[in-house]
Amino acid sequence: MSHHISLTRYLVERQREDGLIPGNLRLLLEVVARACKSISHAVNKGALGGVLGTADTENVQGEVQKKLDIIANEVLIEANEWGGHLAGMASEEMDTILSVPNRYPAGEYLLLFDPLDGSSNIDVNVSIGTIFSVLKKPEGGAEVGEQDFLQPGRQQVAAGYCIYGPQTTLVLTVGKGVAMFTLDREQGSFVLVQEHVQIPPDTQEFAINMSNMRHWDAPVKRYIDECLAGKEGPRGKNFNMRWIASMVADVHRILTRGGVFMYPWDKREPHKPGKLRLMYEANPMGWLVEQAGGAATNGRERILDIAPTELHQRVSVILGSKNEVERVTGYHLNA
Ligand code: AHM
Ligand code: MG
Repeated sequence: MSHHISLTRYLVERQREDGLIPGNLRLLLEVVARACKSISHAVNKGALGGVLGTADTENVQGEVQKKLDIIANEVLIEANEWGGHLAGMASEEMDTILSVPNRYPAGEYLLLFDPLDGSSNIDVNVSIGTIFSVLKKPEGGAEVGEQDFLQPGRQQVAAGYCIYGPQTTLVLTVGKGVAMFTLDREQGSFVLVQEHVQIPPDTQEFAINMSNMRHWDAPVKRYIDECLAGKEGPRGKNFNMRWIASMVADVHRILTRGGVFMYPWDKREPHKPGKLRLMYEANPMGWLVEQAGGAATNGRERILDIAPTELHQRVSVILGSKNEVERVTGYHLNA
């Protein structure tokens, strides 16, 4: 474990050695990290900071917003709007995109985020997080528009999340593997704790909300039935299950020790392709997982290859240990 490499130093070295991070992207990532630090403080205060509970408002997806959803969203906007590195932002908590106010210079990047993922876990003191994705604004066109954001996930230039759990840890990729940085509260900085994160290709652990079982499609049901049959079943081994209901926490576990995570399409709302959002949940998580040697599909195609048509588009998600994701995807393709 490297003890003394700060996020800043890590980014400077990537900039110097790999040429992967232009100066403005480094600035952007540092600003996002600083915003996450301040969200982490708000999360930690909990009831003492008056941040728990609902806000009596709904977001564009018709979900009741929690106070922390709104606080985290504002922290990210305020941190990012003035630095000159961004052309615009998009968030789970905002109906439309936000272009950088005219009084500030506009940059070449687009930042998309789910400010507070796992909202149902805020009030019960279970891990939650911030997910973010960075794209480049396409050339041409002075004003940034929603269309500029609608790029497939493979075009991301950086992606990551910050988990607010027993530790606050920022997990990042700029296209050269995945690195993890834990917040050192005494120093006030993120310190590198793991580089070259690798997801084992095989696993005996799955994550899915089992209460939806009766609504699943046949390939998902088949896969889970086979896991549940254990040692005596076709897989010949026992499986364990975890479901935290915070995608950040489930993905963090998978990056740490492997596993497969699924939030598939189901029959509850058949017109929706899934529950999770493509642009600021599935794409950044999908890229992180791939960068760690795992795989991410919607059951039929690679998440990162999906051409988005809407900012808040939903998608079916299967990600994690490569061999398991390929198996479930195969069940869909051969159904
Ligand atoms: P959110 O962004 O509103 O918090 O919703 C996304 C979350 C994911 O973190 C998690 O995997 C999923 O919703 C849990 O959903 P469910 O309560 O249906 O199991
Ligand atoms: Mg979310």
